[in-house]
This record gives sequence, C-alpha cells and structure tokens, in this order.
Amino acid sequence: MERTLAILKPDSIEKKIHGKVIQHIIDAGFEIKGMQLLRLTEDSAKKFYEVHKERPFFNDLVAYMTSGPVIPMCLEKPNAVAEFRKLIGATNPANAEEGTIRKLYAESVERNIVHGSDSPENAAKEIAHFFKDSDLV
Ligand code: DAT
Ligand code: MG
Repeated sequence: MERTLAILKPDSIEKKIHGKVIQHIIDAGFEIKGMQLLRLTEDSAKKFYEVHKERPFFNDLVAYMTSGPVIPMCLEKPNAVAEFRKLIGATNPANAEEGTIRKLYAESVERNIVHGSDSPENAAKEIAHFFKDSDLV
C-alpha cells in the first residue's frame, strides 16, 4: 500500500463539484484515510508550495490557494502517487488526457481543481503538512 496527498482546490468548491471529484477518487479505488475542510493561511500555503518559491507564478498560486476553502485528503492505494497523478492528468488541463479530473473539470493551469503529490517522499511530507498519524483512519 502507498499513500498520497490530494487537495481539492478552491475552484472545485466554488464550482460546487467537490462532491463529484471525491466520487471520481472513490470510483478509482482510492481509500480516504484522512479528510479535512479548511482555509489555508498565507504562511501555510507558502510553506506547502515552498519548492516553487522562485517561480514567477508563486504569488498568484498562493493567492489562489488561500482564496477559499480547500479539502486536503490522505489517500491510499497500491502505487497511490503515480496512480493519482494518472487520475488527475497533466498540470495544464489543455494537455490532460481525456477522462482525467483536470481534463473534465479544470479551466486553466492556474485553476486546475486538484493537487496530487509527485513522489512518495513528497507525499509523506505533504501528508504531514495536514495530518498527524493519529488523525488517519
Ligand atoms: P502539479 O500541480 O501538476 O504538481 P506543479 O507542481 O508543477 O504542478 O505546480 C504546482 C501548481 O502551480 C500547479 O498545480 C498550478 C501552478 N502552476 C504550475 N505551473 C504554472 C504556470 N506555468 N503558470 C501558472 N501556474 C502554474
Ligand atoms: Mg506538483
């Protein structure tokens, strides 16, 4: 078994499709081990996306991720990290494969509905950003 960190981003909640996205995730065989509804503070968003702090889009990314509530989820499945990246599709929805969550629901690279960890190592760090081990079922 492997775990990954998903975040349903503010646009998914604004568009009232967070339930649909969660159903996609369940239908794809992921088990939800932890889930929260919260609003990221600026500090928390900056820390979460620290690897991108030198990128030109960093400030916009932080502004977007703090613009409304988000739903972080700890998901479990064999090969969860790669399987979840496959389910969500490319960062830019224009390049995402048919049937992926970003292809179905995302409007742009800036507002792309969902986050997924990019490696098991980062997944562990990102899960710890939101969840204590004792929070997970
Ligand atoms: P991913 O979310 O697919 O892992 P990433 O880690 O490269 O993509 O980037 C994190 C987020 O930053 C991404 O979901 C949206 C935003 N982003 C990435 N590249 C961008 C770009 N060229 N312009 C604007 N926002 C971008
Ligand atoms: Mg990433």
